[in-house]
Amino acid sequence: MEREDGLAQGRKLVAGARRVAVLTGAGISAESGLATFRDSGGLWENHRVEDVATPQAFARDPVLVWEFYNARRRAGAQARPNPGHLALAALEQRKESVVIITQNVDGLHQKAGSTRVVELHGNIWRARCARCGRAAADLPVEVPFLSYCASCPGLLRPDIVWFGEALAPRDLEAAAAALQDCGLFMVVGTSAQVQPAASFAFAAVGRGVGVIEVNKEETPLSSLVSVSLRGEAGEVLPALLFV
Ligand code: BV8
Ligand code: ZN
Repeated sequence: MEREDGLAQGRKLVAGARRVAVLTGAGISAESGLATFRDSGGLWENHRVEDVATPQAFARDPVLVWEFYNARRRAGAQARPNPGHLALAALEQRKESVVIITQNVDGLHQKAGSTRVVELHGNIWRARCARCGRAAADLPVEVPFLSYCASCPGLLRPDIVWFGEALAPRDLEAAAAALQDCGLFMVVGTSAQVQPAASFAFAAVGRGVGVIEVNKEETPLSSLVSVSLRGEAGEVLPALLFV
């Protein structure tokens, strides 16, 4: 579909919706300078992310896992919301509700001003005790190796959902409610490979509600959605939402 036609069709869907749900992935933070999962080929320092972002990796080598997260916390500390995050935050002024369901752990949607954000995979700025679950607050950007819980001998771990770990029921429920309630579902910057996050986008297609995808490249969703816009989120979202 021609870009202009796609934008025109997308703008119509946006204009006609009162309640919007948006699934975002690493692609929306790429223009804030944060590497996506795929662009780095799913690698970090020659480790496959799936081999580092797991409870087994943390049990085996907690220092390696904290090196991985400290590297991302260092990068995240420099990152600012980009026009894509800001356009989604500004949309709240014009809609009854905008719920962001994000796979990202960088906190940039909240920094941009979005007030309803479901963090399906946790948040890189939070840590918790691996043993008793107690949250650890005010940690430095680089968490010292090895930090321990204030209440028990447990090690602190990033408050992140790792591969093989279940997502929090309350987040799954919030995402499902937003999916059921919305009149428009948008999918931005995700390769739609990670489950169960991607399932919300496929369920939106199944629900028959309008679905707009914004992505730099084709994904398994592209042929199924109402409108698939190819391009960078920081450029397409403002054109889609505010022109
Ligand atoms: C669970 C925290 C069960 C970590 C993350 C085989 C088949 C299907 C599923 C599985 C399978 N084997 C295992 C599974 C399940 C597994 C899974 O989905 N694996 C995948 C790899 C196949 N899922 C799980 O393990 C989940 N848990 O299933 O538990 C269970 C149930 C009950 C009890 C016990 C257990 C947990 C998944 C959560 C993993 N944690 N994040 C961290 O971030 O450190 S997921 C991780 O991947 C990140 O969140 C990241 O967001 C995500 C990658 O996905 P994307 O966000 O889509 O990023 P990606 O780079 O892939 O794509 C970016 C896209 O943007 C690209 O298309 C690119 O073209 C585009 N783009 C780039 N720049 C831009 C852009 N678009 C627009 N503008 C730009 N500028
Ligand atoms: Zn503890």
